[in-house]
Amino acid sequence: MTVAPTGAETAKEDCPQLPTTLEELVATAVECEAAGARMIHVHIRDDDHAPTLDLGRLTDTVDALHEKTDLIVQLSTGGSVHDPLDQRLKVLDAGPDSCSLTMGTTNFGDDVFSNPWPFITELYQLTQERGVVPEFELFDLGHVASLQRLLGKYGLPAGGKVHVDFVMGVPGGMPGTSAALVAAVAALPDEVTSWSATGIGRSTLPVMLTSLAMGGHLRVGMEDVLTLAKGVPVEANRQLVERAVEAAAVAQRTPLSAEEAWALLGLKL
Ligand code: KMH
Ligand code: ZN
Repeated sequence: MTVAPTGAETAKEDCPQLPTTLEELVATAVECEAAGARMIHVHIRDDDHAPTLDLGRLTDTVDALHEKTDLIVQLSTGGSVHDPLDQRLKVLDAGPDSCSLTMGTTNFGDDVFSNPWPFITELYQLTQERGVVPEFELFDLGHVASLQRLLGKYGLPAGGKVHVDFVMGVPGGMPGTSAALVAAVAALPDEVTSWSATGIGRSTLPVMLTSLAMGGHLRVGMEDVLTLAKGVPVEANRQLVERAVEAAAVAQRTPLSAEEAWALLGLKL
């Protein structure tokens, strides 16, 4: 299970419990690992709690998470919708185990999350050179087709495994429904070795339950949802991990060990 604790979209002033400082992020990571998370998808903030891709801060964050946890550290190369492409490529210089790699441009609410093909191919080749394992983020069915094209042209990722994450229910992307997830999984290229799914906002539970039923992995966290139920705010990312572990137990799915999770991505703990 992956935890995505912060994201780039929610303001600290609207959600003071969002982990935006390094101390808060590390404390969240430790709690979420104890609850069953095995990977952390990281967006960081500056001193004003605004999204940043500052390389020094990213490096410090990777180092701190490695020091305090056995989580696979995945840095976001998506950043915020305002981040320039060249800065998003430089994220790899911070030395993460994994990075997100979104397979196409998508409308993102009122904004545009830009991922032109030349950016995708440059970032992908950089991950191959650096030995960073990409997690392919698929916001739409067309992104699945683009992944097939990418793998056909440039071969397998570092580590030899192909892990994808469906991010569903973004206004502008595929809907967060069981039907959409079934269709997207059916379209995956044969090279894919594992997949997870997350649903934004109110699509969180349908996507989580469908993924569990289909044998998929999960991503949870305050990047994707800020309420446990209508009117009930998430107070800590740990609650979302714990809820997912409980749902998984009902489905007779047990969280992976750290060793299993690292091996799943072709990484060594
Ligand atoms: N913040 C979104 C614009 C990623 O992390 O790679 C992009 C995003 C995806 O969250
Ligand atoms: Zn993200």
